[in-house]
Amino acid sequence: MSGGFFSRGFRGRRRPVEQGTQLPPGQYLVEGFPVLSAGPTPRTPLEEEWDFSIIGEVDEPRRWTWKEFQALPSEEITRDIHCVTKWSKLGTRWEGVSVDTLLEGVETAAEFVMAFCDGGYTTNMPLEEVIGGKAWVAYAYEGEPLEPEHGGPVRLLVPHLYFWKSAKWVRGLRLLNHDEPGFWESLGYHNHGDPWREQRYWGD
Ligand SMILES: Nc1nc2c(c(=O)[nH]1)N[C@H]1C(S)=C(S)[C@@H](COP(=O)(O)O)O[C@H]1N2
Ligand SMILES: [Mo]
Repeated sequence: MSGGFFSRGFRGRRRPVEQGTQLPPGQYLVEGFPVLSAGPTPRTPLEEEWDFSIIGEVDEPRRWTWKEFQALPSEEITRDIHCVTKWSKLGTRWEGVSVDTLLEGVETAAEFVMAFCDGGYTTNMPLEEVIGGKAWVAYAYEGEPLEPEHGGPVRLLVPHLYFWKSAKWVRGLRLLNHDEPGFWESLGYHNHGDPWREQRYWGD
């Protein structure tokens, strides 16, 4: 039998890409939902300690308690997600608050943003990448409260960039006039991280 027969059989075991959808270069589909965390899963008491804030280069910082955050207008989001380690999931379903909603009425000259998290993780982006319906602070995944391993109570969701930009256990956004590398960006991951341009690592 030819090698071609076997390689066709192998490909057949992967879930076929649905029609009309496409994977960014170098990515493959996974069935499950891998967990990738640089440290332990933090568990911050929601009622007593948790808050979400917009700080840094703003006229007035903003802060929501858990109760206030849950009362914000939310959206249902269905998007593909792409991890730099090459797995992708298509059509994942989330619910959360648009970053546009969080920034409504905020006066700022900032052009960059640093997401910060329980546990100390950070990730940086141009402000432009998180406004205009491109990013959310999500608290539900596939109709269920977001599991702690996947970033619950809330995680950032920036699906058009590699998934390391979707900061788990996010506690706020720091608006900045200048760019600064976040956790993975200072350890060799690409500063921008567009999966369609395969911006995985420094120099890509
Ligand atoms: N706070 C925090 N957020 C994080 C990470 C992390 O280690 N800590 N890992 C990032 C990376 S590299 C990826 S691929 C995704 C993984 O999300 P998942 O564990 O829900 O698949 O979360 C991102 N957000
Ligand atoms: Mo990742």
